[in-house]
Amino acid sequence: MKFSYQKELLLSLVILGFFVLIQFLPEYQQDSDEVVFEMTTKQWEFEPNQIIVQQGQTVVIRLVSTDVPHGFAIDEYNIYTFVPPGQTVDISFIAKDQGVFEIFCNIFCGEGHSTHRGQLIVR
Ligand SMILES: [Cu+2]
Repeated sequence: MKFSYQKELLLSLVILGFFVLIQFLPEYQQDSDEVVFEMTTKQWEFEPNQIIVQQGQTVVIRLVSTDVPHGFAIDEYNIYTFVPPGQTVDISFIAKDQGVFEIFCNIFCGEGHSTHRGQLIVR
């Protein structure tokens, strides 16, 4: 009877340990320091239109235009990318400077072009 009780206790501890371990796993995965965002662009918005990252992270933006050709630009990071419709374009950079940076479309894409904006926040 006593032996059975100990076995159950041991089993409970193993199960508890397993769940504790699972809780910590995602944090280890974040240490890879790369963040990937899936983003769409269309007349005249980016979706999502704001991305927030930590300084030093490698940022990958997997961008697709769902209508006409657009651009993806961030002046401070010297990023100027052409985004043809229907193709996925990977934009990769290291978020080395902290701040709030404007993402903008640098390819004329219609009457709302000047409002085709987004935001990169590096904390
Ligand atoms: Cu545009």
